[in-house]
Formats: sequence, C-alpha cells, structure tokens
Amino acid sequence: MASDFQRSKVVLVFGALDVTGDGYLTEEDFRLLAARWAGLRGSDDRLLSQVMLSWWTTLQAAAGGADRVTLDDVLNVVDVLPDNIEPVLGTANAMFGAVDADGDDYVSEAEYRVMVEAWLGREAATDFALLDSDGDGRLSRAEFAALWAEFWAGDNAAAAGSYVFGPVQAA
Ligand SMILES: [Ca+2]
Ligand SMILES: [Ca+2]
Repeated sequence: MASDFQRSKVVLVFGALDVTGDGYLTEEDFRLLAARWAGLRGSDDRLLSQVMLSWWTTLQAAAGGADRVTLDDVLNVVDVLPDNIEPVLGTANAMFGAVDADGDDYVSEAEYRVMVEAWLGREAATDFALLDSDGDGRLSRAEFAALWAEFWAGDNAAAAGSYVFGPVQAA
C-alpha cells in the first residue's frame, strides 16, 4: 500500500490535475494536461498526447473502467510502479524533449519551471539546486529520469526527487 508520504506527494499533483475540483480525475483533465504540453516549443505534440492519455487509460483500468478516477485509484497505480518503471521513464523522456526548448539536451532552471507549470497549471516553489544532484546548474536526461522515477515510484522523504513539484505537505 502507498505510504502516507506517497499519498502526500500524489495529493499535490492530483489537486492540480483536477481542474474542475470535483475530487476526481477524468479524461478531460488529461486532455487539458495534454493541451498544456502541446503548447511547448520543443514539443512533439503527438508523443506527449499519447503519453498523457496512456496514463489516463492505466488509471481508468485501475478504477475498474469507471469514467472518473479517485485519489485511491491513483495510489493503487503508484503502488505497482516500482515493478513497472518503464512507462515512468518513458514519460520522463518525452517531457524532457518537450521542455528542452534550446535543444542542448539539458533542462535548465527556466526550462524546468516550464515543466512544472505544464503539469500543475501554476508555478511552484521548487528548489532547483536540490534537484541538480551533480551541481552543474542543469539537469541531464539521466538526472531528470531519476528524479521523476523517485517522485512517482519512490517513497523516500529525504530524496530530492520527492520534491520535483516543490514542498510536500503532510496529508
Ligand atoms: Ca535545454
Ligand atoms: Ca546536473
């Protein structure tokens, strides 16, 4: 079962994705998310759209095919991600390409902020220096993928990847 800390992390994203604020995620929420990504400069629209909607399909399956998904449904999916990390890494890779606007194969702090806003629909108080594990002022693909995998599949409050969307409030 997902821990309280994992729940706290997911609550943060869930609330941002639930644009209508009814406490459920729907296909429309994921279409809106895909649309936010589609506006980005480095973006391969079709790829990201597919990635985001494939998460909707996964979540909907976890919800027994319902047309709306609860926080607990999301946590049930989070629970099995450590054994199925490939889609998580694939998502990280697609996002990386979308936000790397200058195409240097690194994500700068400014590019990173674009990623956070595409997910949350707002800014967040992220600590880029904390996320940049080797301290070179930018995120490599490997750094980015490791952070993303930790956020979704990990359960370590001391890991930088737990804070990809900024501070986590206790649930
Ligand atoms: Ca870049
Ligand atoms: Ca770095």
